[in-house]
Amino acid sequence: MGYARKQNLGGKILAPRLSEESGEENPYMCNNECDATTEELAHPPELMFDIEGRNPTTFWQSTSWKKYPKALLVNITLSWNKTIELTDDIVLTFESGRPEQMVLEKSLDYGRSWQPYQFYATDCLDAFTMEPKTVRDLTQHTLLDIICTEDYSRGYVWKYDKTVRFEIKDRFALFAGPRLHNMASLYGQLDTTKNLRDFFTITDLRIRLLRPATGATMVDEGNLSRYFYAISDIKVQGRCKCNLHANSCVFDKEKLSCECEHNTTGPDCGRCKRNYQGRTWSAGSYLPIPKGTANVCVPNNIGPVIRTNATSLGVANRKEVVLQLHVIVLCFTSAPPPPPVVVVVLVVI
Ligand SMILES: [Ca+2]
Repeated sequence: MGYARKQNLGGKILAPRLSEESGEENPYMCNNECDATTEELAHPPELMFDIEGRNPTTFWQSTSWKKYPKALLVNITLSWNKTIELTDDIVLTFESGRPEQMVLEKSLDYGRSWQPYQFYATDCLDAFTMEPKTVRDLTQHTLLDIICTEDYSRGYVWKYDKTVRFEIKDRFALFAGPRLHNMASLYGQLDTTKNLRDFFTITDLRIRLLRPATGATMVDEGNLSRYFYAISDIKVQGRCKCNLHANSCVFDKEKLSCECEHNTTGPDCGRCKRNYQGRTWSAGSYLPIPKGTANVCVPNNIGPVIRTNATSLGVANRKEVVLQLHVIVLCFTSAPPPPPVVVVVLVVI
């Protein structure tokens, strides 16, 4: 499952599950013998999102690098058709060696435009003309910087670390402390800083695989079928963005949608209902901590007493807000959310 059932904004980091037979190459790894029509030899994209637990793991596998020295470029696009706020690390588990070059990209507008999230390379300078950095180099002031990291690419490692991460929790920790004990500080920052909020918000993700693991300085041109990408699992944990106006998010009519409260409506509860436009819509707020503010939409005909009423409504609803903030971390209460729509494209150049 590519999407978290449980929202876990303040919980512990889930360790990636490593294959138990991690000393061995997966016997189902194709070497020129993949066949989409035979179950045992087919490695479709869905196998990056199935429920794991079997051994050997199931995985998607790309075509091999037969056209070397032309680049082997593959794009994997994940679309939720809903604005999502990330709450934990994005974790890709490779069944092949981890790629020597890749870019993780995000979209906030349903795939119309894309921005890089993080660059990954064995040699950042060579691949992207960027100085190598790690998330540990970031500070509160540079948190929004897009970095190139060599943490997840070095070496041809079948055996041990198969994961590539985008570190959400480490970024949260810059505000909330190393054990995320001061989430109030993070909430406060998220509330007042749109750029920071947007940084953790996505509608789509795109993984651009640019160069497979080779494990050597020279590519073995006589054996190009050994170079490919294979991914067994992609984990993206988040919650629906509902602007703090919903306790839950449901999958209905092939779509994730917020169950809007506070007289709000829209896919993200981003506007007031028709007859509740007595004051301008506002997102709910974590502030003042710990109770927050509901910012309820009020009826049209309240007239000149709007401010008084609005304030008293906010106070009257604080209890609800507390509940909301508590419950929102378990956003999906009804049915488990579906995996994203996945499109894998071999880029022809
Ligand atoms: Ca799998």
